[in-house]
This record gives sequence, structure tokens and C-alpha cells, in this order.
Amino acid sequence: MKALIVDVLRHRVGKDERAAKPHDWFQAAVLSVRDKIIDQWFASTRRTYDEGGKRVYYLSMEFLIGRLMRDAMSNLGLTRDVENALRDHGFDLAQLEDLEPDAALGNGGLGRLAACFMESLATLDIPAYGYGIRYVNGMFRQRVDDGWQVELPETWLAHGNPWEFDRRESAYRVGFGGEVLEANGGVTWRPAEQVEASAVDTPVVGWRGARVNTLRLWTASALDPLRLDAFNAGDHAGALAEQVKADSLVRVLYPADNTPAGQELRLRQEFFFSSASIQDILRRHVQYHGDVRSLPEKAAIQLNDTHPSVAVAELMRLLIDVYGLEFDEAWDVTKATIAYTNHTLLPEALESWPLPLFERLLPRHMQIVYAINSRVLREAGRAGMSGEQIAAISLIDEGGERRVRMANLAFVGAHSVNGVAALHTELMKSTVFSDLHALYPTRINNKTNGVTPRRWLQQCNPGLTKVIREGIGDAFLDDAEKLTDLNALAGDAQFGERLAEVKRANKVALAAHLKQVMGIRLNPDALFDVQIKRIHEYKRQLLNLVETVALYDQIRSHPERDWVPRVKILGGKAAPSYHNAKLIIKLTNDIARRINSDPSVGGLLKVVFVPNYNVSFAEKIIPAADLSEQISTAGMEASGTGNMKFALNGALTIGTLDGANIEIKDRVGDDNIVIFGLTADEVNEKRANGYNPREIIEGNRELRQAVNAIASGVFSPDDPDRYKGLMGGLYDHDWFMLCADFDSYTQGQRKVDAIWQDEALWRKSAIHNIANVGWFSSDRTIGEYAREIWGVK
Ligand code: 26Y
Repeated sequence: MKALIVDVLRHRVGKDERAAKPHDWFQAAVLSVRDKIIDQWFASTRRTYDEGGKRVYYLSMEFLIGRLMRDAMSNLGLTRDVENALRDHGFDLAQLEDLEPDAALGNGGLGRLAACFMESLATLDIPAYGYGIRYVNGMFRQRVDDGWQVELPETWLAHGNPWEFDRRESAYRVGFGGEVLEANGGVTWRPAEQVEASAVDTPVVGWRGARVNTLRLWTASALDPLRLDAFNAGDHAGALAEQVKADSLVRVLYPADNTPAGQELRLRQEFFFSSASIQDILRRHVQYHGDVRSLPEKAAIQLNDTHPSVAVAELMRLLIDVYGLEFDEAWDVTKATIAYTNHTLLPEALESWPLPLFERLLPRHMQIVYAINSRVLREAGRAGMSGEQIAAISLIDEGGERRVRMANLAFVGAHSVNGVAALHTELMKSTVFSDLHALYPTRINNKTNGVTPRRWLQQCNPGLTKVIREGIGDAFLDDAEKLTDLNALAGDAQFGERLAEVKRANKVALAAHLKQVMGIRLNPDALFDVQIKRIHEYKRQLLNLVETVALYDQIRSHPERDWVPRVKILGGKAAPSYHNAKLIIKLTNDIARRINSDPSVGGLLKVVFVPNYNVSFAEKIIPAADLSEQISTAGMEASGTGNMKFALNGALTIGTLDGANIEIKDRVGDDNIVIFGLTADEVNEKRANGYNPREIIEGNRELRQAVNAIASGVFSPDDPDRYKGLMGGLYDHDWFMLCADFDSYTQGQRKVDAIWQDEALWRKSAIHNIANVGWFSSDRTIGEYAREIWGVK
């Protein structure tokens, strides 16, 4: 390895050892590891071709893969070799690793799930391609200026990307607009504009190098990137306009869609990557298997939420207009090939496009959507459904401005529709999809999410991994469910001591990192209480903050009590146009400034907002957490996956009976998790029968004082009215039922304190958490998809 790295440094990076900078060494190390991957990659691909097996295609708008260096080294068993080789050259692997930018091609849980799934697919030796967009800037980088979020473009490609391979030979044209021509029985779409989608491939290595799959991301270029005639005529910018327009397709993830232009761009992005992917899948299929009719036997296409659901219409179009199938035949092939995963029930996240926009951009697809719709509505009529039910099932929302409902399109175009946790799946059946479920009662199924234990235990927490190996041997490295062997050690004081030492070391490391990036000092012996996730009102960061203010008040009023020292760590990005979410970030920072500088709390309470929370930050924070905050309003968090990562790293959870928290509780046991608050049924019932938050606030002194302190400007003396509206919302409607759950949450937190004060009890609970969440490995989840949805071995 040592010789290989020097050879690569000289001949591929083009640097002399003496002149090479750390980044050159990093580059050389990555390319050396990559060379090892490539042979396995070819072998995997060849094996799939030879066996003629079925392939899985995972279509996703997001792949939040983060850094790849440690993942690749660790899964190939090269970490030690690379570490030693670099040390011989005078470099520390950990330092070089920090030079790798995060591939921020996603925004949250759905994107990280896609990344964990890709790794598990390779681990389980399932031939698979991930398909998405190669965003040049991806998710914005968050800076915090005076407590406010500021969005900056993420320039993750500034120094090139050593992991990717340009595949210009795999390029497809994607059209927009134009007209539909009918001639001698056939239909052709003549688009007004076209762009070229070309493939950029990244290898994805499975555990122990079992298989290397491909993440294929599309980039866009104009068919005529430089109009030389216009350029020579002096129109230098105009000559490049086509290329600029193509570029805008692959610039950022979720461009703001509060303008018509923004909406159009997102629909264009969705069609761009869906069309290129479907064309690529069909080309490969026809090349190796001849007939498109056998597609369902050789390909399973999974839609990651509705963002790629226009793929249903695109597959139909290609089968009918290009491959000459009859509508019915094409419909059978499409449904048998496609499956759809839903990740949220929030109405604002259920995509629908204004019909005029859809029709203008995709006129042929509009016809196909109408044809599918009339078929589905006929089926509903035959099943005796009411007018109201038929209106709910329709692919077209006729209420007010007509819109195309992408979730309904995905639902009817798929043979399987799955939720991501048990409660979420039941709510899909009883709420948003109740009428579609009545019409197609076997289609909805559950696949509870999982996370890859390679990244989220072995790589991010080598200390814990080592202690577990010493305790129960190595079997859990290949089968996370073997972690249950740890249950036998829950009462072993020595083992508990070793775990506690690892946790403390991780906290010291996190504290050092936060000292470096934020200049703040944290006490590693305090309880590290963490809430890291996208900022959203339903996730209730505000509940955490109001409780923090109440606690601050209590500590000041009763300094003599035996308070547990706590560090509250929060982090996450707010959508750029989401006003309240941005205000919650500012409030966190305002509260932090006040509390952290108040000598009267004497270091018993600290609040930290970590800027630019991302995958590699999560890898540092989660191993250092004592307490995991999973406190969404019940019924609103589809699953959560952070909850699983924290428990796997020995944190206790304080949480509501929401998403996968329920299944975590069932596995770790009621004594090892702190559950509080309303159930989803109770939330519904309250919403239906009138809910009066004002009464609750007025009846609870702690809550009232905290809310009023925030509302009156105690934390924002520079702008006392800053939080009037936010707090007014709690009095007036409190949609997310913070007030209803406040008392129970506070009691839960005091229960956490009590467990913490009993060191042996806390350690035992932490062990039961680690031991019993192996089931939440994405290997288990992918195994279920493979058997029950895809029909692959
Ligand atoms: C732009 C818009 C329509 C949109 C874009 C992204 C809507 C939703 C999303 C992303 C949703 C998402 O990340 N959902 C999360 O998926 C995780 C994986 O299944 C769940 O664990 C988590 O509860 C859910 O919020």
C-alpha cells in the first residue's frame, strides 16, 4: 500500500513526494483504494450478466452519501494498511479523511436512507443501481450569522471528485414541451427542447467487499453547448444560453418552488432523471434479454417517494410509442416492474403539479395520465365506489385549480406501495390512501426502515465496536441481530465500565471538535442531550427549547437541588423559505447565548447549536450522545432513522409513540426508553374535538413562565418582539400540540435525570439499547424488500 500510494501520487496526481500537500496525499490514498474497488466492480458486473439475474433499480432525488473514504476502506478491510502506509509518509489518516467533502446530495432522512440501502444492497450481494442527479451544488451549506441561518452554495466538487467515473457513452436525450403527432396508428412526441443526460458512476462497496454496485447520477448538457454563429456575431452570453439552461437542471436540490419558475424547474429535474434512468434500464434490458415484455422478470424499479413518479408515465410512453406494446400490455409490465415507497403523510409534501404546467412540459405524458386515470376510475366505478371516493382516487385533483397528483400516479402504477414504519403504514391505509387502499387492498405493505451498521457503528464508533467484539465476539459484524448476545452482559459491571469509558472518550473528542469549530467549552461529564435533524415544527425542536427555558428557570430558582449537568446539543437545516424553522434556529442561538453566559447556572446547563449539520457531523455527534431526542407529534414522523443510530451507539431515547420509536420501544423494552406524550389516536381525537392550548398554558406555571419569557423578549433584548408571533401561535392553535405534551415531556426529562443519577442503571439500559436494535439494520430492511417486493435472491 505504501508503494502504491507513492506511485499513484507521482503518476496520477502528478506530485513529487517532497512537494505534495496533504490534499495530494489524500487524493493518492483515495485513488489507491479506488483501484482495489475497480477489480471487484468489474467482477460483480460480469457475474450479474453471466447469471442473467434480476436487477434492482432505486430511483431517488436524493442520495445523502457523505464521505466515502472510510466506508470504502473499512468494507474492503484496508483501513489498517492505509493508516500504516500514510503514517510511514508522515500523515495521520484521520486528518486526511477530514479533507474529504461530504457529498451533500440529499436533505434528510429519505436521502440518507437511500445511501444506507445502497450499501446494504451491495452487502447482500444484490445487483443494483441507484439512479439520481449529480447536483453540482446539492444541498446548501448552512452558516450561522448572529444566530440566523444563512444559505451558501455547497461547493463539494471544487477539488474534483476522485470517486466518480464519467460514462459519456451512456447518454440519452430528454425532451420537454412540443407536440404530440399521430400518424398511421402510432403516436410520436416531438419535443420542443432537448437536453442530453449523461451518466457519472460511483462504485458502492458492500461489507467485506461482497459486491460493488453502481450509483449512477445524471448530469445535463445542451445538445449544442456553444452556438458559434451567435458567439461570433457578438452575442457571447446568448451563445451559451442553452448550456446554462441545461446546467440549471443539475445545480441544486429542491430549488425553491414558491415561484412558477421554481416549480417548473423541479418538475423538469424530476422528469430529467426519471426519463434518463428508464431509458437506461430499457436499453440494458433489451440488449441482454431482447424483449421488453420480460422486463418485470429482470428488473425491479423502486420509487423513493413521489419525486420520480413521472417514471410511471415515461415507462408507459416508451413501451407504447417506442417498443410498440398495446396499452394494456404496457400497463401490466409497468405495474409489475414498479414499486413505490411513501415517506411522509404531511399534506405539504404530497406532490402535485398544476395541470397546465404538466401538460405544457409533458404533453404526451399528460395523455397517458388521462388514459391511466380513466382505467382506474372505471375500476373504482365497477367496485361500486361513491363519487367522493372516485374523486379522491383520481389522478387529477379537480378542486379549484386542476392538479396532477403524483402520489396517486405512483400508487396506481405500482404493484407494491410501502410505508417505512408500522404506525406510518397503518396511517397510510386509514388516511391519505384510504380510498386507494379500499380499491387495491393488498397493495400497501410495511417495510420498517433501517440503517447500515457499518457506517453507523463500526466506522463512526471504533471504540464501541472494539469493546463489543471483546464482549461477544465478531459475529455481529456480519449479522447485526447477533448484538442481542450483549443482553447477557447488561449486569456485568466491568463491561459497563468499559462502555462508559468509550462513551466518555467520544464525548471528549466531540467537545474538542466543538471547541475548535465554535470556540465553546463543554464538560464531558455532563449528560449530552442531542436533537439533530431537519428543523420542522412537527419535529418539535420548540418543545425541547421551551423545556430548556423552564429548566433554566428551575435551576435559578432552586440552585440547591441536585441537578444533573446537561449539555443540550441541537443541529439541523431549515428550508430556505420556511420562516418559523429559521426563527427556531435563531431562538436556539438566543437561548444559548443567554444561558451559556449566565454564571448563576454554574455550568449545570449549556445549549449548543452546531452549524451545518451533515452526515460527517452526525458521525461525530451520535457516538458521543447520552440522550436521543425523538419528540415529534405522534403520527407525524413516518419513521425516523436517527433514532436507530443513537440507540445503536448506546444512547437512551426520550420520545413519543411515533414512527419507528414504537418498534424501538418494543425491542429495547419499556424500562430502557423514556416514552411520553399523546398517542397518534389521541392527537387525532383532540384535533377533531377541539383543543385549547391557551387553557393548558394558563394552567401550567412552568410552561406559562417559559412561553412568556420567550414572548416578552427575555432572550431577544435587541428585538423584544422577535418571538411574539411564534409564541402567539402556541396560544392560538398550537398545531403540533407542544402544550398538550409539555407536562409529560418535563416528567420524562426528570425521569431521565433519575436514571442518570443511578450510574449502574444507566449503563445497563444503554447496553440493552445497543443489544436490541440490531434488527434496525438496513440489511434486514433490504432483505424484506428483496423477498417481498422485488422477488430477488
Ligand atoms: C420537495 C418536497 C415535495 C419534499 C422533498 C423531500 C418532500 C419530502 C422530502 C423528504 C422527506 C423525508 O426525508 N422524509 C423522511 O424519510 C425518512 C426515511 O424514510 C423517515 O425516516 C422520516 O420520518 C421522514 O420524515
